[in-house]
Amino acid sequence: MSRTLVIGAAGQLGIELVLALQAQEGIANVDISDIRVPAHNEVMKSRFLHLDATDEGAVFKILEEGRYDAVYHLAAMLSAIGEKKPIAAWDLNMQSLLHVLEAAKEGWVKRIFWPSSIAVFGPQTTRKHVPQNALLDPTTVYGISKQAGEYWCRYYHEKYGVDVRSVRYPGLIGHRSLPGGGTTDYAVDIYHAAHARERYGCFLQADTALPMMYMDDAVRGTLELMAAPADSIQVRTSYNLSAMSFAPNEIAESIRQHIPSFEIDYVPDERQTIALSWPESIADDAARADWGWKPRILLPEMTQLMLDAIANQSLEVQD
Ligand code: AKB
Repeated sequence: MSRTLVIGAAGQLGIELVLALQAQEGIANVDISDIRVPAHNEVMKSRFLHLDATDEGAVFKILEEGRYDAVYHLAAMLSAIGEKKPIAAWDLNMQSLLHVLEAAKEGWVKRIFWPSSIAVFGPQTTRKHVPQNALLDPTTVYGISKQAGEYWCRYYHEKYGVDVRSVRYPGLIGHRSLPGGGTTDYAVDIYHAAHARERYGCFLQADTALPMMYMDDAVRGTLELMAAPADSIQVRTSYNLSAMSFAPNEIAESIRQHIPSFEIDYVPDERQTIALSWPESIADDAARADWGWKPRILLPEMTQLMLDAIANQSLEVQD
């Protein structure tokens, strides 16, 4: 029987990964932890362990007692909010990772998943089809912490044999949970506004294209990476992962195929500068070659899925 812990279970990705892991491993085999209680009834069917992931003693206690086969360490402060609290973002993002890596070095964890991000790239990186070994040039504290984290992961793997695996997620778009504090958050918010028949004020410019991924693809890819044989994982920093790339005017147009009256204004704020520092698209050949990654959902289908799911959720809430 395999035992799993998700750290950061209350976040956008945490909620989705917990649901998938519960289905794959069985609810009783998945423990969840966060500094706040996840606002999701199904997720809360797993055993909840309150955890401040920056607290070394608390992380060690949970991991030494739990002896998990897999730990998904997702706790992090994202790009936009990280710029408002740079030292707190660095502390959370780095300390928590080092605590989990140290616990794995002690032999208390068999396999770790830790997410990196397209935020490791920056203005000096090629803008399109960024290769796996492109120049990393982060401009945000979040990106700097992800770059450093990638090298810590490789260090612990090479030096201590820790089996830690990672992908550089693009913006993630799902309907079960809301993102918080990221630069790509608009691509989730826009669907909720469209469903509510509200005019949407987008914080990025119309033509700022970014790499994006539907949540189901991200979760499936993550589980596939974690299930792959250890010797097939050639990249021990973090894998580029790609699905689609679009700008706000393209997602708005795709929504108009379903809601012709949908209107959008462009009111760029400080997140525009972050978005412009990131690439438009990513090449993920290494992930495809090493562990068979392949995205399934592109923009038109995602729009259909998002609008249908949000409509169903709001019906369930009314019932
Ligand atoms: C963010 O916008 O900060 C995140 C990311 C791309 O890592 N969604």
